[in-house]
Amino acid sequence: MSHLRLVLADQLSESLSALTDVQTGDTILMCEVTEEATYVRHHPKKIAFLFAAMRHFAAELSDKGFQVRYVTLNDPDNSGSLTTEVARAAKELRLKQVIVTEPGEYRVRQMMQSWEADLGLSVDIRTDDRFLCATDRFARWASGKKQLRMEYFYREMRKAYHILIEADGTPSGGQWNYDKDNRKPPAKGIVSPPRISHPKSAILNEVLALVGDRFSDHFGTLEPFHFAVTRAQALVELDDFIARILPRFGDYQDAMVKGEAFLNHSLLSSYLNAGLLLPLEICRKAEAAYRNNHVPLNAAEGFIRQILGWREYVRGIYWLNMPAYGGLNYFNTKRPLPDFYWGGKTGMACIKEAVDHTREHAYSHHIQRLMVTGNFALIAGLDVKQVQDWYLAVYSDAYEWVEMPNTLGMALFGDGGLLGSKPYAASGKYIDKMSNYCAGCRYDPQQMLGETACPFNALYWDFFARNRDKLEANQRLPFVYSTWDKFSPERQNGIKTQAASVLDRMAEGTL
Ligand code: FAD
Ligand code: DLZ
Ligand code: SF4
Repeated sequence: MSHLRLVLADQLSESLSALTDVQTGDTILMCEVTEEATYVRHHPKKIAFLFAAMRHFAAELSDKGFQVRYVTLNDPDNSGSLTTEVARAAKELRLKQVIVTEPGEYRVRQMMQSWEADLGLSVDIRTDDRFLCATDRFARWASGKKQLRMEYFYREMRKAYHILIEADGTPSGGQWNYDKDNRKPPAKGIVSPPRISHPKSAILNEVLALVGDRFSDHFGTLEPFHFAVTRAQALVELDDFIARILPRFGDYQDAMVKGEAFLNHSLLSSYLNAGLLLPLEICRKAEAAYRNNHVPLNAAEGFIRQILGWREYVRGIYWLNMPAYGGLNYFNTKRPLPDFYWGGKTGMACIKEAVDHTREHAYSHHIQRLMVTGNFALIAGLDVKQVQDWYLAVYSDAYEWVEMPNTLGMALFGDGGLLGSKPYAASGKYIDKMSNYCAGCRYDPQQMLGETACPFNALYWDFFARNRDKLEANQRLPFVYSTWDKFSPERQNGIKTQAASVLDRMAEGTL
């Protein structure tokens, strides 16, 4: 019997489980649909990257002799959603069986599960074995544990895949984790190494015109466009990163520098998450570079930890806890997302810088996401759902399985500590130490009170004071409340009044 095999925009891998046993008579369906492009208002660069990568992938499959049905966004018969396109293809091709690989969003999985009852199709949802820890394996690891911590999961993964493990079973260099060597403040004059650009194919030019025409009202600039859109191009970026940039990845991983969006980060997440690159091949190449003495251990380990550890861990947390996870809001926050997240005016230089990078590149690096835009959202008490929708829309690497645990869990502590052990709240002093932003800011990171005091400072203390009932027992915050309690009542009241004034100015649009 022939099958319809649906491949989603983030499943562009030839080794995909839905494609392993394609038979003559099977049709591979790929579709650009309005519903997926607009359920949050994705950055135009993200849409262009995905559509161009999808079209190239479909062309490569056709060239190899596969039967591909590719529905473009402008196709007059395009019905606009994955469900209606599956129904239309199944009807026109007279196919009754659909094969898919499990998607990266709970919402899409539910959609697929509805096709049996709603469309009368038999649906085979296969494991996504591009990930290194299957969801059931993660559930077994998590089972019975009082607390889940990435570090222990990561050690299991290192052993399971024998990455940076010596012949006697010990971790390379004798330690599992070199994080403490990866937190240097920026040295004076550090800049981002130049990055690769790829020649624009006819397919990409067509997609850029389409996206410019249809999505120019979404936040973000479409051009210049430098993304790889094929596996071959993504591999060039990977090899270039390992050769030129990985050796310096470790040292300034947490640093932020004005005008430098990328520093020594890999920029590989969009390719990895869309399937153009695979996690194991990246980790193996990084390990080989260490073994060949091309990169220091703190760089190789720090980089591998992000992919083998954090990336797999957050996915495990997502699927273990959905659908309840999406509704969690530990601090019950409700404040609307201020306009400056969408490029509105703000005097806060750090926020402006992170939002400018985001607008221009559909990218900002981890510490900007966590300690600038995320930290502000946490301590200002912004609505968890609105913050999540922002992160899902504006980054080219964003899909719910990875965005939600990072935003709701890591940045906003909205899950009350399921993913991480403490909120990543920080005052302006942290940003001042790890960046050169504050020197050019209207606000002063050393001041707590007054019109020119850094807004992060009073919000930081107000966050802990107003959430005392939920955080006081947290063992990882030993000095926060003892320090707060040493402040005089006048100082405490002054900080609370200052925080209220910051929030008023935020609501007025004058912060
Ligand atoms: P590098 O710094 O070079 O790291 C290497 C790789 O490690 C990345 O490509 C990525 O695949 C992986 N990685 C690193 N940190 C994480 C992490 N915390 N979770 C998962 N993978 C990780 N990452 C996404 O891929 N998609 C998202 O939608 C996303 N949303 C985020 C939202 C918030 C609030 C925060 C704090 C982090 C988010 N991250 C997300 C994680 C991280 O910021 C990005 O993976 C990273 O910035 C991508 O840039 P890079 O490829 O240059 O990463
Ligand atoms: C993010 C996205 C966009 C913008 N467009 C499409 C699309 O047109 N067709 C498609 O198959 N998928 C798209 N996606 C990805 C989905 O919204 C969804 O996030 C993932 O497929 C979940 O794994
Ligand atoms: Fe950001 Fe405060 Fe520094 Fe300004 S002073 S850049 S608001 S941390």
